[in-house]
Amino acid sequence: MKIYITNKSALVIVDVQNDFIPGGALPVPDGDKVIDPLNQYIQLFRQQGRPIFATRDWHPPNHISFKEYGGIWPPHCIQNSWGAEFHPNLKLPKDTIIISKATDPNKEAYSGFQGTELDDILKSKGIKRLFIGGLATDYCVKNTVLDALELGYETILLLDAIKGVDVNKGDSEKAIDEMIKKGAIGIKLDDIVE
Ligand code: VGL
Ligand code: ZN
Repeated sequence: MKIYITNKSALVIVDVQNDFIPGGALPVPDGDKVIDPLNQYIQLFRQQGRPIFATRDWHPPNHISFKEYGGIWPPHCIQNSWGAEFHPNLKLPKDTIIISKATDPNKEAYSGFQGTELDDILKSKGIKRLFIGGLATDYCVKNTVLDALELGYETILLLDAIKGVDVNKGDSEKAIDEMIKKGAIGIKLDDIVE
């Protein structure tokens, strides 16, 4: 599969935050493995002058997704905490557009589009094609990709730059199958034509 970074393309990096990396509060197994490939994608998008977005889970301390408030997760990615910071090895350019999500204490929001300006900003820039990677395959990556498809973006899933939580064995594989079935195009770094 050969794919171009067109002049209507953007890179969307989902939730590469300390809490989702081993050592954090809600570690994704092998979550750190997405960092090197994402840095390579960042490099390619910078070379082509294309915009880079980074979403972040940005919860208030009483968020509904936390066990204590009825959810299924340990507290994680609390606004302004170390765990909510982007991982220090991720080389985000200074002009990265940061999208904060799941900030409403009473609403779970796994998708980077839900309750954010992401779609508006992309549209204002004339973006039609999204390259999406990050964490976690079976939650925020999946929901962001499915929303992108529904919103009509050509949606490219970066298979070598995603890792899942797998609360149930096989969740990530199922999530990938669903994203592809619904129209996402799965690629790896080698597929990008420079
Ligand atoms: C996520 C679980 C809870 C994610 C966020 O970024 O995939 N997963 N909150
Ligand atoms: Zn969360």
